[in-house]
Amino acid sequence: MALTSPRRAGRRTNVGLLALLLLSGGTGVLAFAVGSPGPARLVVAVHGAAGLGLLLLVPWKAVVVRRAWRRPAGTRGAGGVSLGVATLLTLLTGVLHAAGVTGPWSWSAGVPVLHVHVAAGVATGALVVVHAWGRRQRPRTTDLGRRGLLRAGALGAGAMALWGSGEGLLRLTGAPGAERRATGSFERGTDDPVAMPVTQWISDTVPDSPAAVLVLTAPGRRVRVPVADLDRGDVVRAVLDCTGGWYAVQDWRGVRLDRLLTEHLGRELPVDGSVDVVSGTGFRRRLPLVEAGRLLLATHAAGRPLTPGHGAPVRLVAPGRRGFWWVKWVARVEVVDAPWWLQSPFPLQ
Ligand SMILES: Nc1nc2c(c(=O)[nH]1)N[C@H]1C(S)=C(S)[C@@H](COP(=O)(O)O)O[C@H]1N2
Ligand SMILES: [Mo]
Repeated sequence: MALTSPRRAGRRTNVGLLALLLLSGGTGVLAFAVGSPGPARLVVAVHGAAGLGLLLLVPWKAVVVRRAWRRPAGTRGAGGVSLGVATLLTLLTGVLHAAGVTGPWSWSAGVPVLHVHVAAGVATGALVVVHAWGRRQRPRTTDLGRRGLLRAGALGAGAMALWGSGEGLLRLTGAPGAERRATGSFERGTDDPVAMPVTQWISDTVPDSPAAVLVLTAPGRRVRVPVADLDRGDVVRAVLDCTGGWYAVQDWRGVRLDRLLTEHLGRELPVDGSVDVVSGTGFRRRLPLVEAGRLLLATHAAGRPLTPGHGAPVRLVAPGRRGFWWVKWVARVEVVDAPWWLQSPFPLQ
């Protein structure tokens, strides 16, 4: 990083920091959305490298900060100290999660370290807006010149190297983090649903008396199916991968959704339609109907009926999708014409 000495720190340092913060924030959100291992591995690597890359700019930023503190208060960006603290907390909790080393920090006040990471990351995002507001560090065309690209390339390479050494270190030391899945999640309760965590997305709770009848609808049609009729022996082995940082592989048993829909609603379903899977609690997700052949309404896991916490009597199994798609306590399945992406990207409850 000898391309510029720290004494020349300034606008470019800030632009570099901003770029890394935007990249780590964007890939952080993406990491919640992707479920398939290939893309997840890439997103998680860029996320980690962008976060660690921030450390490389610390010597330069220190000069910027020291210089700013000599100026009158009104001429500095607001909230700089809070932003620094939030950024470092986000980094620290990210590293602790990735390493998977358990300790008092694993569950701070009952909250897994990954949730602290997400909360600190969101706070960092808000503080960046406050801090950079009115002090816009505009990119210049020269940033895209040869020297600018060289600097950006050096920063990118340094960040990747830092991330790579971190991953290497986890493997060398045999830290639990070496075992994590492409999404970054740790194994909990594979083939043993009792040992699998019970988690809700935000505010949902286990219902006292979940529906014993499933309502299936399509435009102009409505059928009621007792949940007792849903165990048709269709089995799917699939990974439930929660954005809270754990995953479990189970043999899920029940009925394939395409089979159930064609049996009860007929064959002329709109091919480009969607299917709304709605919990008795109101929690809901919309999926493309073409995917119905890969979806399962499960009544059993590992050969045993689902427990109330895991969605009894019936839940959705959505292979390749993150946990928040796996709607529990399913009460209604509705075939609709609207596109699947016409919904909040993440559940709201
Ligand atoms: N109705 C409902 N279904 C839900 C959720 C929820 O909050 N409400 N949380 C989802 C999330 S985020 C995950 S990871 C899985 C967790 O399933 P489990 O509790 O059986 O482990 O359920 C999903 N299904
Ligand atoms: Mo989750």
